[in-house]
Amino acid sequence: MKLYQTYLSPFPTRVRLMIYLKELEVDIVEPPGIHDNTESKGDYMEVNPIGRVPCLVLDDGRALAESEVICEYLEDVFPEIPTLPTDPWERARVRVLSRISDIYIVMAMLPLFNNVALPRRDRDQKGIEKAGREVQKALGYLEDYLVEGDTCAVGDSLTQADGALIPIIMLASLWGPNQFGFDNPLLSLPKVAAYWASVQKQPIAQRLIKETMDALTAAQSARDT
Ligand SMILES: N[C@@H](CCC(=O)N[C@@H](CS)C(=O)NCC(=O)O)C(=O)O
Repeated sequence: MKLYQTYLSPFPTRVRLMIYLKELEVDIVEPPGIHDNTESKGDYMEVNPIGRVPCLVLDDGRALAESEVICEYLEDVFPEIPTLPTDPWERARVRVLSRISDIYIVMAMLPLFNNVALPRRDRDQKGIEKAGREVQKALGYLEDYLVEGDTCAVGDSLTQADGALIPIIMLASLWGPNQFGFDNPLLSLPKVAAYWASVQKQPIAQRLIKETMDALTAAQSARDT
């Protein structure tokens, strides 16, 4: 299999969690024209007409877009190391945590992703401050579905929910405050803060965080030169 992806984007990161946890052999490829890369997307548009990452290409050439769907597919095909609990409520918690990340937190972060590509003098300061408040609110939705004492998002093993949450909490609590100067939103969210502290003890979480951090640093230094 081949995964078209970037290390900068939170969406492929959740797929890499699946690959690392399930110890799958997958070629990891970065297509042109994503993020700040102004090249044409070229042949990648034939692989994935949506033109976004991630996209998983199977050995027989069939291609699958959309991170959540790719994760579900990998779970169905390689169930031996599970990334969904067996209990229906716990499975639902995995899905609702992932959905809160995708719909509410990512959407709230969009103005920050757009502004970071601009020179500082051209940034929309009011929009950034509003986004900071929206991110805080959206992260707050996680508090209802995290359980005190769990070391991962749901229970004590990594699931698809951790794949969704690790990159976005990293962006919201480390990168965002660092880039835009707002307070760390986790300071007033005790369950999210406890989750974030405990999940970082997982070697796969550490690997995903480092990969994303390295990509953010490389993107920033490319913008600064
Ligand atoms: N709903 C999609 C979202 C994927 C997405 O928006 N990826 C962005 C990167 S964060 C992308 O590829 N954007 C296209 C571009 O930068 O040209 C998923 O979950 O896979």
